[in-house]
Amino acid sequence: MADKEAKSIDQATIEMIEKAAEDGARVVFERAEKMRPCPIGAEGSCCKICAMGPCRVALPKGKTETAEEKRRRVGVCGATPETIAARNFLRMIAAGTASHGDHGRTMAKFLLAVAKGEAPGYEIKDEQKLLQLALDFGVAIGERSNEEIAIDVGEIMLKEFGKQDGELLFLKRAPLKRQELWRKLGVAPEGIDKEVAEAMHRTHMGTDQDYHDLLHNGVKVALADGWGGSMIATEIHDVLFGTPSPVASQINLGVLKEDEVNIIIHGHEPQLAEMMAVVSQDPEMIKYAKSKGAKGINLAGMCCTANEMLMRHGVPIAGNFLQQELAVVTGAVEAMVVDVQCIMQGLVDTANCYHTKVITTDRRAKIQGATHMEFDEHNAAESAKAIIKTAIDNFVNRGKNVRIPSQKTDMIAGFSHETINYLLGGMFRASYRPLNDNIINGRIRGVAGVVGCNNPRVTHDIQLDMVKELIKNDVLVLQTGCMAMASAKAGLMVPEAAAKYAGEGLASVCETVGIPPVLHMGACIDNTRILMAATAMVKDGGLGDDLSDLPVAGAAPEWMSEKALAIGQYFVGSGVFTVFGVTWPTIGNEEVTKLLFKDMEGMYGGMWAFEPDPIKAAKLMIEHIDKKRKALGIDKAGDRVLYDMEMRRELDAV
Ligand code: XCC
Repeated sequence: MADKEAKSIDQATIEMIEKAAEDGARVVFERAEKMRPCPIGAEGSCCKICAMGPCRVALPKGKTETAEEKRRRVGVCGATPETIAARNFLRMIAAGTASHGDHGRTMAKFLLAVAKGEAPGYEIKDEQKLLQLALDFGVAIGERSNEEIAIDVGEIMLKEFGKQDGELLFLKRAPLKRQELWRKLGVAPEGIDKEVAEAMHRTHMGTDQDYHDLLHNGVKVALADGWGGSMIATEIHDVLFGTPSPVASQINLGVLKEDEVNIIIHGHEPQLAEMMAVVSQDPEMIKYAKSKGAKGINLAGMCCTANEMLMRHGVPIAGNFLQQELAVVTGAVEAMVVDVQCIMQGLVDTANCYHTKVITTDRRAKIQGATHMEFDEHNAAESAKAIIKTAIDNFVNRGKNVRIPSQKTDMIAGFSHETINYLLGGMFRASYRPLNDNIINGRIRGVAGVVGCNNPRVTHDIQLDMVKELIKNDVLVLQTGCMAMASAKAGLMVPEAAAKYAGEGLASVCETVGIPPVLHMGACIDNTRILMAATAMVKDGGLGDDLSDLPVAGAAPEWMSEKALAIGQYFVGSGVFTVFGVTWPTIGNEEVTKLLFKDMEGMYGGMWAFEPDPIKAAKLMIEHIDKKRKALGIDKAGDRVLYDMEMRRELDAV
């Protein structure tokens, strides 16, 4: 087990933290030590939504209060600690949903541009997926071209953002029972942007002041992410760039190359990165790099752009969220090319100690001190070339202070929902049946999604303990985002890991199918692939008739972003037990926390939990999985007796 006081369990990370200190470069690990979290804000007890405050309504630790004291522990407007905690929570979910939604909207517009021939260099790569979407939306196929169909599909998707009436179309993908529950509870979302705007309105001073109502609205907004904005983004990525299938690559800072121009692509929306992958292999560009003394151009990814490029092209990953500045500290990165989300402003300060150019490329995300080279999708190849050329020109400025850690690990990624379906059932019988059967017969105990970020408030990559505990107990683990990278770095994403780390039952299934015990399903928006996989399990039968019946659980053990909270809430609202680590944003308020951790189960079949110890959190997940197995009557699968007709008759006679 990892040393809980350590900054990271990853050697490459530790080595670069030390180098940063030697070089006088500041990185996130050092800043986290200096900046202690505000205890009142951390527990959700600070309200700063109007200028009568900010009001702090925390109950000091260990202090009890009388009913009268509690009545007086309110904000200037009279807002109770419950309203304040719930409002803060809802605003975080709304921000996360807005981020994924804005990404999805950008993709819908991009699909339209490609289909109309306004974005040369891009094309529709997955016709099957496009046609499936057309069927989902009732778009005519007939003799029409892919482009004509894509225009209709793109317009329908774009409308999902501003729709004022009617449910989001992808809700129909969920099991029927779940859809009915959402309608009954009044949380079936309508327009994605409308839900975000309404949440901001509800949380404005003097509006919604009932914490139950605020938290239910949190579910509604989050569902507009999972079954809306994120799902749209994933689907369009697949249509335009291809649905991922298994691909081999490598991960960690050791993928950087001493003798090549190193360019890191970092952020979330993959359209520029896709073009950079093409242009970086252009003989003209390679020749130019050689003219500057480099042997070639090495493209590597960071954060979710890394996951996108890995899943479809096998582009190596330099590291996860907390390693972004450390890549610069190697002294070997010519350009850090960023777009939106999870880009630390501190990158620019770190880069000032080396020769690295931080290049912002998106109109929505500029950073003071960075070089802004806006990406123009209508002229994508030229944009990508200009950026790569800037990086190549910077190669000559690389100093002598270069140290690339040796660590890099082999991995297999590319497990989309469709790929799992195919791997399990074969091309002609693609199905989740074998997975369901192996869950029913007990070889696989259940399925866990372990997703989310890194957070310097806990040991970097410590979630590995959770993943190892789960697979040791025969739980198949699905991963996305920065958590997937932690497991990949530790060698869990190769088929051989099954024999080494998994329990006997899970290992036997992995060996038969030829998959690792931990499957990389993509970027954070691709958590929707996990929703689809879980839905397919329900539809295949034998494991209940709703997502909340499945022996599954979710976790984000090192979360930090508002997006992670939106993701967690849409899993809970879809019926999944979800455990978060690090810290919990309503922990200062008993009532609000009880509603999220306990009462939600009675309403949604899923609920939250907070457990910072990854092994204890894994045990909670396994307990929940066992509870669901018991409810399904498959808890003693090994001893199950299959009754023949005669035995049944005998039973009836008793
Ligand atoms: Fe979190 Fe999403 Fe960012 Fe990584 S990149 S830090 S949100 S896990 Ni998606």
